[in-house]
Amino acid sequence: MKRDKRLILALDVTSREEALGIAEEVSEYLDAIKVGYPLALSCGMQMVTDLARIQDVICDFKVADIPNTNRLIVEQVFGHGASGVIVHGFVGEDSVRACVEAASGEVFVLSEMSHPGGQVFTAPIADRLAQLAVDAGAAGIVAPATRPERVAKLREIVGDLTIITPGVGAQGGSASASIEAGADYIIVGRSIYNSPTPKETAKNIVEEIQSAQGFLG
Ligand code: NUP
Repeated sequence: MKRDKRLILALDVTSREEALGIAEEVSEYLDAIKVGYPLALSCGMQMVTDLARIQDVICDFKVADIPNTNRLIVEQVFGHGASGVIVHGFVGEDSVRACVEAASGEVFVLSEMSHPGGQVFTAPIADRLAQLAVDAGAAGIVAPATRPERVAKLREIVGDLTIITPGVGAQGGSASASIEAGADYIIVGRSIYNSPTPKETAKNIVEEIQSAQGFLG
């Protein structure tokens, strides 16, 4: 994934036309598009292949199975043209390692999840999940933009691994606070694809990210 705009679009729409329309409209302000179950289940994996012609695609499939099944899933993800995949770490290092070995791109391990419920089960083990990502050879982690202080703590654990952070906008998190806490990329879904002016909104978020980077020097 290129490191230019530092913005990843979470494209959680369920219509092929809408997905391709938004992707093309905001593409110049993105480094990647994240495809999750809503889009993959409604439009099929061909959608990943088609979007990959516009932008790098990260499949947010929260892969969480035994090593052999994880390998089979990850082979399908990259076989359809994705550049990255998001996997769960709570299933253990062997399962994450199977993803890393099967991947022909980047593997991101979920740490603490951004929603309120993420504080119940994921927060208490998030530091260990981040360490597991390092140990298993993952490219990076997913950390909560809704809790920048946790992004800062997780950065200490993962060193120079990539940190991608959802939770900006609709979930209440701020792009600049997350970047200042150590995030490499901001993931934004609803605030962009539900905006009456998605391109303008994406541009504003990129400008916020860039001014936070300037602040960091
Ligand atoms: O902890 C997480 N929080 C989260 O919101 C891990 C995720 N993968 N996500 C995803 O990020 C979520 O599934 C959605 O696709 C996106 C955030 O979208 P939005 O809240 O900006 O609409």
